[in-house]
Amino acid sequence: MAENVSGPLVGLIMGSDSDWPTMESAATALGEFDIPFEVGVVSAHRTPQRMLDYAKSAAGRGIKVIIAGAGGAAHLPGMVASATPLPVIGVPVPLKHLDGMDSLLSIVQMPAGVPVATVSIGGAHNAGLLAVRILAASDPALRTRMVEFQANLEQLVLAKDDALRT
Ligand code: RP5
Repeated sequence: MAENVSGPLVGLIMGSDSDWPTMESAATALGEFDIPFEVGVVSAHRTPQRMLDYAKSAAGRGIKVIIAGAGGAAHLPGMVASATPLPVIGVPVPLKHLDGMDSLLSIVQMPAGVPVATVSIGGAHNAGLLAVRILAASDPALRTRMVEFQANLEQLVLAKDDALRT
């Protein structure tokens, strides 16, 4: 269990509600580890002041990690990272044009000094797991759960290998 259970530890934000089908698996991953999180739509282009308010207030509200997903001209993760000292994980959301390459490149190619940990196109589940690992670095019980998760993952692969061979 994460150390602070009184409020959300992870901020899961996205540029539009249309990003939710992609971002939902981040929520699933956080839920699997009982991490309290909040979800919201925060657009870098359509609600710039809300984005700045969110980024600047997150740490003070007890948030430890921000996961930010956006598609197309995906400036949300980088802009949020510019206005918070918290670790920001960027999720490139694939839209119908360019297969998400535009989202990926606009999130991953950050200027020196403003890091965003970018996962793969559509990689929201891994974003959730990465947030868990960041929290687990200072939470031994959560780290134990991550070790168990990894062991289960290994067993799943070995079981599939067995099934193929029989
Ligand atoms: C981005 O524009 C959002 O993150 C979304 O991926 C994309 C399209 O948004 P909608 O037009 O579907 O609201 O800011």
